Amino acid sequence: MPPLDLHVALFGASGAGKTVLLAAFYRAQTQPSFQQEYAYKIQAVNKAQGNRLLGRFYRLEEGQFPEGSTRFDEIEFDFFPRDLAEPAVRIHWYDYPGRWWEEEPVDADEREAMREGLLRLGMSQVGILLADGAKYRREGTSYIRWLFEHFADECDRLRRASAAAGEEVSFPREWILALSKADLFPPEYSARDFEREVCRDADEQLAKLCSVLRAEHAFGHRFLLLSSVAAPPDAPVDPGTSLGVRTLAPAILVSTVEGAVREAQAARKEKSAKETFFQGLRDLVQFVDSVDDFLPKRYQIVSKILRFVSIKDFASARVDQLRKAREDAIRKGDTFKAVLTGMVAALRDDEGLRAYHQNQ
Ligand SMILES: Nc1nc2c(ncn2[C@@H]2O[C@H](COP(=O)(O)OP(=O)(O)O)[C@@H](O)[C@H]2O)c(=O)[nH]1
Ligand SMILES: [Mg+2]
Repeated sequence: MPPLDLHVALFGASGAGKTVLLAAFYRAQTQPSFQQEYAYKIQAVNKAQGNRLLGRFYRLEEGQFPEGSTRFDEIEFDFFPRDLAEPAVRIHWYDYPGRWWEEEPVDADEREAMREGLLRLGMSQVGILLADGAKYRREGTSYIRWLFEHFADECDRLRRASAAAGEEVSFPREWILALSKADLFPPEYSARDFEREVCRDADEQLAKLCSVLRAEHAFGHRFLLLSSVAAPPDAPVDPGTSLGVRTLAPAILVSTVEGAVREAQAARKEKSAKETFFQGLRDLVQFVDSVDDFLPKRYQIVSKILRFVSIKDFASARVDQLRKAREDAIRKGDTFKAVLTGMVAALRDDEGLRAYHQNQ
């Protein structure tokens, strides 16, 4: 069976930390110690791209941060279970240059790149908005408010410009708000603290952003702290220390399932307003054979995911139980179950609990 395709759109102004993040994401999950602990590993589908990311990381180890880039970048990673040969999950990353959000295309080539990039957006199950942790640390609430307003305005502008050109932009329905450079915050600062501050101080701006993205229930509920490297203001960079980089793929997986549940709930007219996510998930599992008929195309992989991970695992299983299920699956050669339960477990370990928080 081919791997499950997850498509992720990454947004962040230039300098927010996208390029460093992809290098750290790749490097961290290719380490033997990672494989030992998480029982899965990552490979770049395109080996040359993988080498480029590693090169970038090695330069970081020598204290050299990457040059800024304004290109749209697309990169694919496969996730393999330890000791097994087939990948279970393929993540397609779309790295949107901050500049697209700020300026008109400079020429016809860029206009075309932008058009194609925006088509990918319609395939993406999950969007990640990267807030610049250094700016947030310096400027506080006013930065977050600015970020939401600015992003909302620019999404609106892109949507109208595309509509005028006869194409409809469809934004992801599920979003994760990620705070980069989390190493600049105190060691006890967690995604839960970030969530509290955002909801307390920028609720109006969040509501506006949700309405522009037409994702009323999906933006502002998932928060992630990310630190690709530790780069304290007056000490050398430490590329060996990261936070949340290993939580990212599991958060994307779970968000995709949540998106499908929400789509399915919206499609069923008799759904009561109070129906919970887990009731929705249970229903979806019951109808797993017909899921592909009523879910939009970008969520159809969820019927496959639900064949391999039980509701119990999504909802309540403890990390030790998940790890046991994962190891059983590896022994039985069950590629999908191994990687999927491994990812769910990663959200519940110490790093996952600090770095990721979902408030509803
Ligand atoms: N403290 C800290 N600084 C970072 C981190 N990641 C990136 N930076 C800084 O932010 C700058 C911009 O990062 P980059 O990934 O190029 O941003 P992009 O424009 O969004 O791709 C880098 O040159 C670093 O100085 C991080 O995890 N921690
Ligand atoms: Mg960049």
